[in-house]
Amino acid sequence: MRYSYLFLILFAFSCQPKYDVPVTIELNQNWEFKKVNDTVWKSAIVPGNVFSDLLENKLIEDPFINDNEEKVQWVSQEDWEYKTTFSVKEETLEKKNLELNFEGLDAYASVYLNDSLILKTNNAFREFDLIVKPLLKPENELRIVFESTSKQEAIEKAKLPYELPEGDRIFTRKAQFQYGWDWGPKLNTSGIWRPIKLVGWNDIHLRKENTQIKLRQLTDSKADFNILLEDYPSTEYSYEVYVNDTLIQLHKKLPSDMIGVVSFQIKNPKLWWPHNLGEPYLYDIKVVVKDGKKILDSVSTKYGIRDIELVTEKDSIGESFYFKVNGKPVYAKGANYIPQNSFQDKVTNTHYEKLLDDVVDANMNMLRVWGGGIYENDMFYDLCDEKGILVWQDFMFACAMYPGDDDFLENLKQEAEDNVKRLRNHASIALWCGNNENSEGWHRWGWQANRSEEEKEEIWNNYLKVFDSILPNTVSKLPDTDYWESSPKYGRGNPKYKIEGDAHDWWIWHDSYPFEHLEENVPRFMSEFGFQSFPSYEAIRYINQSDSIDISSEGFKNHQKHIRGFELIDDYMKRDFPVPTNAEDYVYMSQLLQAYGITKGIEAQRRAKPYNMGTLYWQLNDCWPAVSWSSIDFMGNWKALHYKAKQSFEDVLISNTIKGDIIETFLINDSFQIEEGYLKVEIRTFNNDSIWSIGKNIKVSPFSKDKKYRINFDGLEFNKDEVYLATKFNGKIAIDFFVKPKDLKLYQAEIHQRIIKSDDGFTIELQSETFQKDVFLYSKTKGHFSDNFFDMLPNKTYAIHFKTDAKSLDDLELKTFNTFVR
Ligand code: BMA
Repeated sequence: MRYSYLFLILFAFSCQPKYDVPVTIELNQNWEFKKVNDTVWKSAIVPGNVFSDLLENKLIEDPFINDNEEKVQWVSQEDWEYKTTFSVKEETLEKKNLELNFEGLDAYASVYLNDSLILKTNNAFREFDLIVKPLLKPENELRIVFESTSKQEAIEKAKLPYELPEGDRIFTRKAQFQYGWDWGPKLNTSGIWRPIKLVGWNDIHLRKENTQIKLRQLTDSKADFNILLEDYPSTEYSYEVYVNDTLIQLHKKLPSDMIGVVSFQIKNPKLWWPHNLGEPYLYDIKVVVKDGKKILDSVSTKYGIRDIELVTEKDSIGESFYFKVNGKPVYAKGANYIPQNSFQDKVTNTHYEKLLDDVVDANMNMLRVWGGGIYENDMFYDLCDEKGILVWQDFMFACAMYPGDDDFLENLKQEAEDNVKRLRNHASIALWCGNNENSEGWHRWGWQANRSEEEKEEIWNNYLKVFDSILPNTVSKLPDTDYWESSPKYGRGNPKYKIEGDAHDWWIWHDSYPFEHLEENVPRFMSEFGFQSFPSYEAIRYINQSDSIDISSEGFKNHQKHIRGFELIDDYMKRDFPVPTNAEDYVYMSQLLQAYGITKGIEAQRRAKPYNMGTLYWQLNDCWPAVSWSSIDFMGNWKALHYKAKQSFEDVLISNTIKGDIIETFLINDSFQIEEGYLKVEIRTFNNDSIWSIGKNIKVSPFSKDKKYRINFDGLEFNKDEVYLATKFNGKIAIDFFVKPKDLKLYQAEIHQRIIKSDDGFTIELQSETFQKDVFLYSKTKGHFSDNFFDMLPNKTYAIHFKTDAKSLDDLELKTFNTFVR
């Protein structure tokens, strides 16, 4: 009798559920779509967009090929409808709360659940959460109608007594580049671009974005934190905090003065450091909320302990602009990032991983997420956290003036809150910046012409409401991150351009100034400067859908979106490089030209450290196959610039200037370590005869820039076009020339090659008896060369690794710059 009683108690106890956690159902199945006026439904993929669905159903041609872009413009003018059905189990229907989460609807959407209109949206950057319990049934239909953006834009436009620069895109909160940019097609998508979920719960639902980790105090021996649980502002239940899977704190109940605030401590904390300056260490932090033994919910996040500050202090020259991480100044090196595809659904985790690996591989430590694109997916920031890449995050406003009516302002206030909250626990977020070039545009691009004083005042006041009030207030209220109003601070032409804030140097390219201009005009922080080149042969073949390399077809020309693009490349090429007539060679030369100009700028900026404290070139990547400023093309191939930027971004850089008869040798050290070694500067002929050399033991202090030599070679006898300058230090070598590339007198000689199979590809060994400049290896086989566009010293063997899944490498080809300067 006693035994059975005990058994009953045990049985009852073990039957008590251990969990009452929220249930999440992803609504990504059974979707169909159609033009609103059509009757036939076709299958759709969610998340996605209407172009991808039309393409998948073979109803349009690939807009990235030839001039198909033109043929698909009708798609954006139509209204589209999506629908799905889904079942909900009885036990889920019984949950106290049932909510639909729309993470991204692009852009004007009317949402119907079981034929009831439940939501109307007008912002692709916002997340919408909606309680739907009263409407849900065991079988449901969700239907979403997307209205063409141009209809709404026309309505908003009609309300204004004046026109705002730049076009109707300003009325719609969505990726601005989709209306066409000087590197991107006009492909204005609509659809469900981020997931839709149904979440059901009884008592607690903890959302990652509503969970904030706040560092209260930091010493070498401990770090004290609070976790703010905005979703559950209560002291009830018990709270467990796990750090790296170890339970380190248990609160049976929260103290009455800590409503929804869970405290914990980490002993001997490890800091998060940017790439190359230390380990980007991340902790796994998890809070579990329990009712007795029953788990109600948990939330976890990675967290890096770091302090990032943008230092803008008046100094003897103007005002500084640099980042301090954990109290140490960091020289920022990197590029501007744009969306990886016009169609976001095509960007896979593999794309993110590969691109961020390429960033790390090129010794970068910062990316600027440019304001005409998107607030990126979590994956992007997770990888930046993991790899130690600092993120300069623009809000999504670019090159325009935006409206300032109450609805618009309220809409973007919500947008800012959604995104700042989503991203605030990421260690990589270094800065929030209001916009890209709006302020410069207003002050310097003629946007004020022919406007009355009142009109100008109104437009500028509306600017200030957003960028001087709403956005900075949101940033200061939510995370502990600095805010910067606009990039650049001043436009070129403003006398303060060089002495204060960040700068965009478009004298190069847009104003046709020679690359040398970059050496004389170094600002405090270069957040944009760039030059275009042609993409890989693979990209060109894709555009033309032909095996031959044709860069003059009408289809191909549509992939140059800058109005003077081809002309500018040609003009600059004539100045410094030979101009090949053959398309394949011209593509190669354009990449050398781009790399030549941009690395000239990077090195000049680094030599000006600490006056200058950052260099981000325009632009890292492409959103479609195109002629553009990118250093990695749409197919993921590194252009010459990416290889050469990798060298120019090395933490310890040897950089020479040659002006008249004077060589100056600089050593720049961005690391926190001292470097010691022998520095040798030598002039050699292309056949390897030494003409002159000098050397000494040197020390390079941590975080320094030092001129190590100033050499006057006036008395030396040599032909400037037949020699190179080699500067060697601790296994590194810098090669410089005394004349422009087109004036070099290089010799012709064979490059001997040997291909050896390796585990993950091939090793290619190369050797030549003469100096070979900018040796370029290429093949139709998909893969990545460990180095490319490199110089070869005479009689030295170079081993290049080609990483590929291919089993053979039969079509390896090679170009050398030597053959162009016979
Ligand atoms: C900068 C960017 C982009 C543009 C690029 C090249 O102004 O902010 O708007 O694509 O220059 O022109």
